[in-house]
Amino acid sequence: MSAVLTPTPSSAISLTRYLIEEQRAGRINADLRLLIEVVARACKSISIAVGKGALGGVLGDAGTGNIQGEAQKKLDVLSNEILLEANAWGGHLAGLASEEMDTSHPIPDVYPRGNYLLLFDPLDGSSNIDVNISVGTIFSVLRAPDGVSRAEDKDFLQAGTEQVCAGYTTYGPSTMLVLTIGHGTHAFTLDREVGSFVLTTRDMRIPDDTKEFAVNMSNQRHWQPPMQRYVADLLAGQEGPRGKDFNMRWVASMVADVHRILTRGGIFSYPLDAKCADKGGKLRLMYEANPMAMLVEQAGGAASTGRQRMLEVQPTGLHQRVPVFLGSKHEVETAVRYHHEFDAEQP
Ligand code: P6P
Repeated sequence: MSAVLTPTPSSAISLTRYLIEEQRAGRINADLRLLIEVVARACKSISIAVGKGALGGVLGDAGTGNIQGEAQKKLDVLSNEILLEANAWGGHLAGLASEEMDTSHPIPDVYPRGNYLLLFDPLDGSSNIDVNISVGTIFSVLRAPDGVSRAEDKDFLQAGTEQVCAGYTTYGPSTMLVLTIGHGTHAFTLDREVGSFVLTTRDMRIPDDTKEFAVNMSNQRHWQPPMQRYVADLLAGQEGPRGKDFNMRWVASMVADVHRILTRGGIFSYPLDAKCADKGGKLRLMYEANPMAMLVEQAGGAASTGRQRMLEVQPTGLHQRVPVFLGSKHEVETAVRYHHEFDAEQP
């Protein structure tokens, strides 16, 4: 079981101290430590902007659209700008990519460059922002290919197993940064009085089994047969083939749903459906599914497309979409089994 810590001033381990100790242990280098601290600082600025709500004059639509074909919220654009500005000057990046930008973004020539690639969804779930529901920032870090100092789109197309770091910040009742550098998944809570993230859960662990699933049920009639059968059996409850009753949650903010699952277990599903099958799915591989998959696997869970381990998908595009099943290991394995059984029956 993960240990939720209630730090006292003497025991409080700040994000900075955690990163210094990881660097001292040789698990990260100075550039990656700087990258994480810069992203965390940007997330604090985003938290302040999000927290102002209607008082900040930044709710509502920006009047622009992104490559996803989605109307951008003012806070989508602002969050993206905060992350771009924060990461421009540090000398730790060879490039950035964002859900909100058509192509990857070079580091300005006036600044030095580094060996890392940063990908992010600056404000995931932003359709919830105007109704005051939790939203979040999701980020993923890759190494730039050898000899690349000015990255192009193709340099980002690496499988999720190549990530050196992944995390999200959820802007909810509290602002929490959940982070992995490949040695467990850990949660930090923003102490607003001091202005620093404090370690509050070391080694988050997802229970192998669950009675809670997260899916947008309004898409049910559009799902493919294996998903139809899988969810029908969940809904059949104790009298059905699963032999137990299930509960359902759907926030429609991936960061909020995944944070719940990291905290108490569950399975998150966004499968192919007739509306998104032609695009490969709804959620994006590089800056949503892959970072979440790393966080979940580092917490003892599993993440799959329904037919393949998420982290082993070889990307073909910066904004590639994939079906997503992630969370409690045994439940994800069960959902995958329904897909394999269906595929085995195909001619
Ligand atoms: P739907 C938010 O737009 C998002 O990208 C994820 O955060 C969330 O899980 C999903 O889409 C919600 O999709 O179709 O339920 O609105």
